[in-house]
Amino acid sequence: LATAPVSPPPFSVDGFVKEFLHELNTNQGVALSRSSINDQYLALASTVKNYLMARWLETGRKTRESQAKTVGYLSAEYLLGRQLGNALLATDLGDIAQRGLELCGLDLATLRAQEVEPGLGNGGLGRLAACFIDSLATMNVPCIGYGIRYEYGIFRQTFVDGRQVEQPDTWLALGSPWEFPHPEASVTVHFGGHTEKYTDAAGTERTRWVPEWNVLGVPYNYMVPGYLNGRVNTLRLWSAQATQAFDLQIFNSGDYADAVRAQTFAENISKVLYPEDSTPQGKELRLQQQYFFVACSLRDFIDNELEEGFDLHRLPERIHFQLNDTHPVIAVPELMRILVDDHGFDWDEAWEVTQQCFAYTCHTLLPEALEIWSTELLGRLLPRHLEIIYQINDEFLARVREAFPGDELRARRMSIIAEYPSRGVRMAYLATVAGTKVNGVAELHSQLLRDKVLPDFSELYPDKFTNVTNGVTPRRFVRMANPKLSELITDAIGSGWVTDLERLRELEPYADDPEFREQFRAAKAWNKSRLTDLLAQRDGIELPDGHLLDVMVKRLHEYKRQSLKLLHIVSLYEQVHSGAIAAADLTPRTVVFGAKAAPGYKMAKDTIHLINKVAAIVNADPVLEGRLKVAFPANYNVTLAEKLIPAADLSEQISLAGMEASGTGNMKFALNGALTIGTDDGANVEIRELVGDKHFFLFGMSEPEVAQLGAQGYHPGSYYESNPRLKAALDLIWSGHFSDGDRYLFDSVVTNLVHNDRFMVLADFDSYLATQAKVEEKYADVDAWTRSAVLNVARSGFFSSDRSMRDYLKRIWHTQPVI
Ligand code: 26Q
Repeated sequence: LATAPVSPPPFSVDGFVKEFLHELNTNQGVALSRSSINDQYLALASTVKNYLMARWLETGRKTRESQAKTVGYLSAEYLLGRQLGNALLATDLGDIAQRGLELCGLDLATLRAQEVEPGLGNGGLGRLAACFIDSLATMNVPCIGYGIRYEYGIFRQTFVDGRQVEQPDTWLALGSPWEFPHPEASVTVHFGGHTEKYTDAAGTERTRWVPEWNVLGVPYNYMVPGYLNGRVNTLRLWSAQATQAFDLQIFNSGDYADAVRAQTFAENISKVLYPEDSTPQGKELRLQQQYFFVACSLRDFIDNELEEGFDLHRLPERIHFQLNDTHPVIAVPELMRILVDDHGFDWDEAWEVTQQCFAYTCHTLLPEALEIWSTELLGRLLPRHLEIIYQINDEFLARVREAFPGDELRARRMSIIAEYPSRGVRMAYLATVAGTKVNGVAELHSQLLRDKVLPDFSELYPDKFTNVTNGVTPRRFVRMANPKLSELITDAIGSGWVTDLERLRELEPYADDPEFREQFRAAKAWNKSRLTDLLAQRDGIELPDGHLLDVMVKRLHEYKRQSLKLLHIVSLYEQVHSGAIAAADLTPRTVVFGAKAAPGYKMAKDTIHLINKVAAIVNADPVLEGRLKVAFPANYNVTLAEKLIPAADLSEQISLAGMEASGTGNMKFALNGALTIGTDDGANVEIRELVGDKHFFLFGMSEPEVAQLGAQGYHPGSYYESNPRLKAALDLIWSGHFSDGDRYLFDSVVTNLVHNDRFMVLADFDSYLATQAKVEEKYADVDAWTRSAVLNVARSGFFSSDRSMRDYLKRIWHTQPVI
């Protein structure tokens, strides 16, 4: 499906300089000699945007002409990362820009560093959305990404005395050159009020929603350039603004302050990204956000359809909306409402259309992460939608009772409306009933989704369930993030791999070529020294030379088990100080953590605090000097990932088996030549299958073993009592050694591990340490290690998000590229 790269029309260095200076003068209103770095960055961004503009318009024209079906990706999050580098890569303007800027006495890298990344997502799910839209553009597939333009994205993490402190993410402060606001295309979104029955002109009983308040959704368009193919798709993010009704209220109100508060209230909707990535709190503002962006997006698409003369009965031929988790699932009753209430469809007709327009991707297995909205809240905010959901449920349960007569328990289990512990709408069930397909994000996850989370549904609709294993874009995460490795690969096998990642297979023979391995190590060394410079300047962290670089970067979550990595470090420290091992026998190792905790997640924040405290003691210890080092740069984000991942030797993917839906960091590491130490979980399973057992460090219980241990009764205390090494490590934390003698500071973390340990850290400790010993043994054999690293790269082409997109196209969307 990927088309052969087409070279863009030539754009000379002189032409670039002229355009750049023109932008600097006319847009920024400054002369080069008086311009700030920010002025220069903005002028450069404009130059690249101008270059893409004609292609953007042309893409729109071609897409309309082709009348092809579009993918509507509905996601509350897009974790895009910086735009400039990607745009330069997609247009092949990098060299020209670099040379042109040099002529102006400027440095491209400096200007690139000026960009603040749009952090409009929490982690994996948001980054996945960004990778998917990149792939669709590169593969010439029409797609609109719809989402929210949060004024404040994911918080900026700082550490104060080792504790996480959140600062607002002011990504818009210095101007946002990549967005195109279109206030003239704003959409009104309604909330609250009540419904009423009436009889229409034809004498039919109908319902109408009489809302109480509304807000305006203002679209901001972003370019999504395909890689060297001239296609530019659109990402449309909605910003909430007070409507004129609000302004009028202000004008008429005696209480000016009160009226302004009302305006603020409306604009709060797109103010801030919720920084939780599980355990949804059921907050009213969050539901407002979800409905807000979904209502804007459907309205936008449908209005366009009508303008172009399409009949809404044929909507399924024109769009497939992909629901990125349950966050946009309110789109289902919204489409029903539009068709039935606004366009006079009868119910069955509308349901037929609606069912064919959606598909749902689930990204979790944790029961507490499944969204359930209380009917009280939903009914108050969206009364008509609640009625529609009730009716969908009534018809659905009738079907269940027909398929399983007399099985009332099953009907109750499957009801979209939960009755216990309180009345609520199970959004995952609604999505499953309403969509054409339900998919998990890795083989194991999809299987568990079918068998453990939605077993009744997979029995009723066996054909609805499918898997699409996640992927990552090779453009950003290999070609752009790892220029040295990219060059080496291209020299060996040509440049086709960037859009056809399976071609990395052609590297396999090079794993046995000593010269290639040497060059591969040189690229890794270059990446490490680039990281060393960055961390010195960004965080004042000093990375020692020549260490095994052991990296664990991901959100902080108990199930991901950063505490297991921490126990490994504490144990090494304890063993050296108790004389069990000599410091000189340790493999020199630097462990790098990157992790944000949800601000309200106490255990996660305590774990961050503990990691920082352990790091301080370990790093100051003269005995461990040159042997063990712990680095925890604050505010891990896409920009840091792009420098960190290419430098890594070892990738930590150590979640409890059955808990990590897929992981996507794991793929990025393998593609950049790190070896993985990991459990049999998520996409690790597929990575291990592909790269081969000998090139992957597997440890820990398998998912069935976890289930069995849970069923027989798990007692972490018995591991603590029976494993002296484990006990010594935990006791050392407990003793206050890392907390200036304070025995209570980390009591909750240790007590939780010893007495509760929901994610079975202690059960996997032994296996983890034994496997780390194997890592060290292998690392000592430089050639064997490099050989495995090369094979990891060569065999990970499957994890391109281009392949994920082909799977979605074939199994779910049934649409095609437009040429
Ligand atoms: C829901 C309701 C209210 C507030 C917040 C949320 C919310 C927000 C974000 C819930 C979940 C998320 C994000 C989840 C996420 O990132 N999941 C990850 O998705 C990746 C892509 O599929 C997988 O690779 C990871 O395994 C999975 O953890």
